[in-house]
Parts: sequence; structure tokens; C-alpha cells
Amino acid sequence: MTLRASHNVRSRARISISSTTSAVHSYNEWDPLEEVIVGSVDGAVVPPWDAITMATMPSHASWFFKKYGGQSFPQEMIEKAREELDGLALLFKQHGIVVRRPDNKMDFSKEYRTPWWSSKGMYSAMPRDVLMVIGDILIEAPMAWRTRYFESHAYHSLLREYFDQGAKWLVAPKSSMDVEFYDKNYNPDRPYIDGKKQFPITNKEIAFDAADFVRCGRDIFVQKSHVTNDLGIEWVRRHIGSDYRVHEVEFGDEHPMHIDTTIIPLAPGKILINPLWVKKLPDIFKSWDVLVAPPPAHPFDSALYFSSDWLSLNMLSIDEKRIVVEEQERPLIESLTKWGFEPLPIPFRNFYPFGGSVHCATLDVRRRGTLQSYF
Ligand code: ABU
Repeated sequence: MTLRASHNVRSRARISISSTTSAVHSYNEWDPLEEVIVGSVDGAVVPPWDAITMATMPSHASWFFKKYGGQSFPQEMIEKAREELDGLALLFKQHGIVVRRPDNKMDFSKEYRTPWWSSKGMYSAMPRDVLMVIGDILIEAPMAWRTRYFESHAYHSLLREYFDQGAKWLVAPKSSMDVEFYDKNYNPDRPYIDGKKQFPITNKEIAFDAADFVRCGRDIFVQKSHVTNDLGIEWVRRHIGSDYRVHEVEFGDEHPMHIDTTIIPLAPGKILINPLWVKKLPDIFKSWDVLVAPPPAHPFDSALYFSSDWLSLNMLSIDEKRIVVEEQERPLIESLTKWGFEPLPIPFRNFYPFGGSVHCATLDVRRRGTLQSYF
């Protein structure tokens, strides 16, 4: 049933609210993709150098962030990455998928303040980090970097549209990100103390990035990371309700930030793993086929990345067979083909220095499918 309602007496606009179907609808990483948000690098500003960026940045890339922190990304980098994002959007359109882009009304170069600190940056390049879709719920993540405090606003006009079209819109409480939120004793050179993984954020307040969660229908997997804490995981668990089971997992990445280069579910019963960090999968996957990823194609050209070398695995499935993958990742493309998938290679190398690849650059807003249990 479609209800029509006037949402604002001062505006003559009428909005259409569907009570039965939502424009937002996605339960897993592989159902046929119908609508996707593709990020934008326009106006991207390098994160200022601070304790939290230092903790999560590979040391080989630190010179770049020390030099350019708080300034625009070099224009040439932006232009090359923009071209690749536009190519990705075109590929989706050619496959009949609706593409949405952030509205870019944010000025990321503008300094902003909270009662505790000031910052600026960063971009609307990575909708995956900021937003999560679980069924018809759109969750705005609270984030843990000061430079990303207001980033979700780059998507607010889209979120408002999705809300008008029936989606639930949940905003997680933002932490103060004051000095006590960060662990002043955190030492990146001591990732474990007494066998316990160390993180630069505390549990003083709720924090998570959406990209630390991965969805397999009723079962959702999450890792604690440099941007996701216990409270953040508990907040998601409580708010998405009893249709879902949230499983906390831990792997061997010493500096984890985002799970989407660690375990990559590709289809019911099929999961790709990063062999460097995943020595053992949780028992729940025991009936699944485990595909072990080959090493990334060019591990040594990553001097500027603020990510690991494993962006090769940061892919997006448009259905159970077809996967968008970076074109230079030949070993991975060959392995996926051998396993019966149909990789769709695209140039995306120039996007890597912004800290992600195709999965990070997108948010699968709607996939055709139903809520199921795959375990
Ligand atoms: N958000 C993708 C980055 C994960 C990684 O550094 O491997």
C-alpha cells in the first residue's frame, strides 16, 4: 500500500511513503544489486596528523600525512581517482543498477569545532565506512576519527530521500572524541600486550565504523578495531533487533580497521579469506567453502595508501557470480575465475591512495533478496 502524505505544511511538496516496501533493502553481500551509492573524491582533504591517524596509518605513508595533513589532496590524485569512480558508476549503470552519488555540499576544507577540539577534512569517498544497510535500516556510524565527525552529512539528502521512501534511519550516538576517548598509552609497536590486542580507542563512549561489519543474512560479523569498540558492537546488536545475530570475530591483523579485506563472503556457503590474517575461521563457517586469496598484485606500490596492501580483496559483488575487481589484480582475477565467479575488472588503482577500493567506495543500498539464515 502506498500512502501519500504532506510532510511540511509550509512546502507544497508531497512525499510518497511506502508502508510495505522500502527503497533500502539489503541483507547480505551477494544478492542481485539494484541500487548503489558511489562515493566522490571531489574536495577531498587529507586527514590532519593526530594520535588516531598516527595509530592507524602504515608508517611508510606517514610522511605524506605529515606533509599534507589538513590540505587538499593533490589535484592530480583527485582527478585520476574521480575518473575511476565515474568509470565504476558507468559499469553499474551498464548492468542496470541505479547509481546515486553524495551531494557534495560539504566543504571539507573548513575547520569545525566541538567543545573539545577542532579538526577538518576528509571526504565523501567511502560511503561504506560511514553507512550500513541491514534490511530496511540505514545506520549512520558514529566513527572514531575527529576528521570524520561530520562526514555522514555528505549523504544526508540521499538519506532523507530513502527515509521518505520507507527506510528506517538510525544514527548512532557520537562520542565526544575528547582526549580521554583515545588511549594515551597505546603504542602501535606493541599491538598485543599479554596476548590481548591493543587499540587506540577506549570504551569510554560508543564508536564504530560501518566497514567493520559484514553481513550474511541473519548472521552479521564484526571485529573490534582501531575504530570500533565493544560499546559500538553492543549498540548495533541491540538496535537491529532479534532477527539478527551479531558475532564478534578476531583475526591476525595487528592494526585492524575495517573487516572488508579480511573475510569476504561471496555467495551462500562461499567465503574468501585473507591468508595473512585469517589462520582459522570461526566454527560457524565449517560447512562453507573457504577460498584462500592470492597475494595482492603490487604490494609495493602502496607508499601513499592509508590502508593495508590488501585492497585487492576490497571488491563488490553485483550478484552471486559477478564481482567488480581492480583490473591489475590478475592473480585474484584468475583465482576467482577458476572458482566459477565472473570478475568484472575495472581500473581503480588511482583510488587506492584514498584508503580503499571498490567495496569502500560503494554502499549497496538495495539488493533483491530476502532475509535468510546461511548457517
Ligand atoms: N577499508 C579498507 C581498508 C582495510 C585495509 O586496510 O586492509
